Amino acid sequence: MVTNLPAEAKAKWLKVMEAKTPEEKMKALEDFLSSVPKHKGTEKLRLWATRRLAELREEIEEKKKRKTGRGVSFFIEKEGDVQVVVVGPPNTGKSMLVNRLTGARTIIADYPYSTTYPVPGMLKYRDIYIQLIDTPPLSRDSAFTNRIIGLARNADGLLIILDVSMDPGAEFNEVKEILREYGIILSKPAGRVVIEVSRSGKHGLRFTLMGRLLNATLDDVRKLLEEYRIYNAHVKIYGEVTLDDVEQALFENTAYKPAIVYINKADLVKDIDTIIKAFTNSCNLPILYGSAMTGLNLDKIGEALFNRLELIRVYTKSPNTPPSEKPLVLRKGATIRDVAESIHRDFVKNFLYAKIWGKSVKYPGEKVGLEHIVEDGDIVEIHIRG
Ligand SMILES: Nc1nc2c(ncn2[C@@H]2O[C@H](COP(=O)(O)OP(=O)(O)OP(=O)(O)O)[C@@H](O)[C@H]2O)c(=O)[nH]1
Ligand SMILES: [Mg+2]
Repeated sequence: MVTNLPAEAKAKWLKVMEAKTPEEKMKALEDFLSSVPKHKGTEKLRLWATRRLAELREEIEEKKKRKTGRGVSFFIEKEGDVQVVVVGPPNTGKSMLVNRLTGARTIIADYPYSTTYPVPGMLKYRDIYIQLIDTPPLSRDSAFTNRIIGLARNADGLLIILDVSMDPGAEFNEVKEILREYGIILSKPAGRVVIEVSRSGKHGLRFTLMGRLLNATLDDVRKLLEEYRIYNAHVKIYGEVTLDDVEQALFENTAYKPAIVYINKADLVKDIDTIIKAFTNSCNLPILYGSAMTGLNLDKIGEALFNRLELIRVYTKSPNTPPSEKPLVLRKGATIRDVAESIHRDFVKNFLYAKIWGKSVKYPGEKVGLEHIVEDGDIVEIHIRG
């Protein structure tokens, strides 16, 4: 994506990275954009920067609204264990589905663009609370796209609703494409680069390599960053990453969002199986079909989200007391350190050992350390000093 920017533009980019508030970021980004030459090679970058500017403008507007309490805010406070944004083309039944699943008072109407602001509701799946957010339609003509993207970027996952009677394959591609243009991807990337520029102190470049560089050395990365006048930063590399990925990470913050697809209005068609079979070829996400109207397969959504978001439940206990009824909800791969941190900061500092009952250990009550990986259903008892 990034091609031969002039030194002036590269230098200006650092200001964007260093900006703290959306206002500062917007100003720096405008300044950067003015020094990017207009040619084919920078087209994508300019498009991206223009979009990012629009997002920032919305963000600043939102902040004002929240401060003054005037206007409808697009910001939804996270509640429950995870937040899932319900997205899809106009009129596919998003509002009816959120209403049926959570009881949220949504506007359901037989014309498109009936929803004009997000509405949250709570779906309980086993002992987990999933916050679902109904949103206005996502489409190329939608005036809401920037703000829906903002919601999606902030969410833990997405529930994509399509209409079986409206060519769900084409609908899906459009939704996927719009999300991708804004830097939201639905498949896990092979690798990931995070560059944290330090604003204070001169610590130099620090690397954490939790994967590998495919076509470059760390020295090449150093040279690349120096072209951007970045001399103090923490660069984290996960999975398999190319030098282009590193440069791209300077600009676009691509975010992977776990998503599932629910093909709605199954009550309207006869040969649903044939349609779903064809759709499966063009979509590699978990797919459910059903009807918000009749309720078909609505009860499968909680489980599908639980699996796709790779959630696990951990029940904590103190010695000689029963485990908590409400689990901690974490991601697969979480460790005792994550469990301890979510209980209390000092739990990590004063940690001695943990005892576990559950799938992650060989026998009940086994003692483990901070790096032990927990599994769904584990009961954890943490022992600390003092
Ligand atoms: N037959 C049938 N109609 C449905 C189903 N789900 C929703 N509808 C109808 O589809 C229309 C749109 O429903 P909404 O829930 O408002 O759709 P939406 O996706 O929220 O629409 P926008 O907010 O405008 O994007 C309404 O007339 C609903 O009654 C379904 O499963 N089957
Ligand atoms: Mg709606």
